[in-house]
Amino acid sequence: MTDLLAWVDDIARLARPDRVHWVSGSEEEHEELLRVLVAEGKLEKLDPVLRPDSYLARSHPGDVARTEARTIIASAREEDAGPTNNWADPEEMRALRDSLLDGAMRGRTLYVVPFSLGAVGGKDSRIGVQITDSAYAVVSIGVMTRVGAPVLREISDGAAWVRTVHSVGAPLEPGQEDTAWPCHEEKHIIHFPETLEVFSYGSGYGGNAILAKKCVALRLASVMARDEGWLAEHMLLIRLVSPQGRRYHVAAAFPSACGKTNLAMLRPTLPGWRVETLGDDIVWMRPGADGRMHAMNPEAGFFGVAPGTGPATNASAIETLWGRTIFTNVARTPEGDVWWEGLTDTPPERLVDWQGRDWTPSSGRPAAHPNSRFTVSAAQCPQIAEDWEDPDGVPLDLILFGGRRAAHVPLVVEARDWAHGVFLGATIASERTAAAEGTVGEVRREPFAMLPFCGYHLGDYLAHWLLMGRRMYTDAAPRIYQVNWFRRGEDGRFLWPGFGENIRVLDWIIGRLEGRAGAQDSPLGALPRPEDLDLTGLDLPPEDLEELLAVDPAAWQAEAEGIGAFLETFGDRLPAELGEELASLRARLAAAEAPVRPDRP
Ligand code: OXD
Ligand code: MN
Repeated sequence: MTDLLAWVDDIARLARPDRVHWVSGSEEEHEELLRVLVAEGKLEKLDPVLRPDSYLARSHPGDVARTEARTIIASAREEDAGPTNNWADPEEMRALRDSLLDGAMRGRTLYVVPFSLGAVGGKDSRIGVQITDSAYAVVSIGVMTRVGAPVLREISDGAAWVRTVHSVGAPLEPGQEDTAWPCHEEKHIIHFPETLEVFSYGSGYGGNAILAKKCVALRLASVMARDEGWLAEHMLLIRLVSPQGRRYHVAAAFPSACGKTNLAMLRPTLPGWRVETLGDDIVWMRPGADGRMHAMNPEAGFFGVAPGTGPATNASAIETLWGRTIFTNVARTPEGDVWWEGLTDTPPERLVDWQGRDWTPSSGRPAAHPNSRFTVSAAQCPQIAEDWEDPDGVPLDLILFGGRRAAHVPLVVEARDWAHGVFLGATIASERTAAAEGTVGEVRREPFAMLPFCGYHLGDYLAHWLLMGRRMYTDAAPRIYQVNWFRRGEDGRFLWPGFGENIRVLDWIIGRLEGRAGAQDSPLGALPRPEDLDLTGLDLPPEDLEELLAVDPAAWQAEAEGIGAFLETFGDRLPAELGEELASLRARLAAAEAPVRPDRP
């Protein structure tokens, strides 16, 4: 505790805030912070009948997303950050931090936010403290994690904790009027993996400001996990209950814009199946003494992308957002409710857009920012698992890897074993969508969907995954599958209906686990034959199904070239097993003469 007091004192002396506020985590405090944010014009209260206890924030137009180019891993040795991270010298970064923090909080309140990732006191939970000068960040951390006095008690009882400092970089001179979204043009998100510290400057936006999330629960946690023998992953976590009442636990990694939150809240179309949500973004998992992998969601809320979320795509998310939600950069209706593209088929006739300007359907621009968000407690999700906060987590049966691929990648492929599954995770690729930077359709490799979130060398990370496979009993380790909901026909149409219909793929996978589902072999791994999928009631043309399950060896030879070039970037840190997996893929492709098409029933 004396460490904590001394550290807060040091930062306060440097940043010179007007006040220091220790966050207690009480409901009254949360309410009071929201009231002050409204009074200061930083939040707008939504209509209390249409959207009870809910608020809207509009960010500065230059502060709307995580800034990957300004995100730094300041490890002692450059080679430990690896080729996929930005690196800078930690001593230089400490000096930069001190100069940026000098007087940075003048005129503002310095909040001290003790937070717990995982239930407070849980054996696999982790504690951190965030110092911030943003009350918006404080209320958001309060939704996304467990905060306040109980965490402080853990620290005073001697628990280890991680130090994080956040400043929006906008000190107020005496008499200077504040803005609705204070931030600074210059942004730095700096991680010190050896000393487990984060410094974030200049941005008030979620991933840059809620440091518990991407900075601690993924980047720093991945480093702790490497050192302590567990895994910190960018994954959703669900419990799948079969018509026979058997329970299976599934974790799944997908890059952004691939429907992770939708899968986390799946409403199955096949009768008898049920999905219970355990988490939508981050999973910590650890091989247990029973030889199985045990998984838990360290977060307490959802920080989800609003556009594209609607009653047809994710009815549970819509129900979750009934009230008690903080929205950022969505549009507002004249009645005081929210709207975003995809919430309804037809937009309202008039809106106030995410920048506070009048909007009509003929405005020719989106009403909500494409990265607009909702921040809401996971407890509000109508299908949240009853035991979602259980510190013991759940035993994992299945891991899925997926991306958005228009061509070549079949609907589902079964990994032969753990090493092959790690190869599938290492080679996840996704096409860029129009909303993202880069050429539309261009394939970007995103190993384990962790490209921006792994706090150390990705080659070492892949070796760590292989090692974790050796820490489990072979038959007890989660089985690994690759899925692709996004394959398109020549006419550009999606071939697979997706969303709730994805249960049909999960049903086949569970059938494989239970030994009741058939398959055929392919150079990529086992695939269902058309008759192995339960397609009852689905109007899927047989030629579409054939295409969804087809493997073209010539196209895959080219794919293997791309995979090879990508894996080479890890140099001598690439584990030999993954080179062997690639060689064996190439050999199997060479042996397959003609495109492998599923046998017709
Ligand atoms: C997120 C992300 O915000 O992955 O979850 O960017
Ligand atoms: Mn994410």
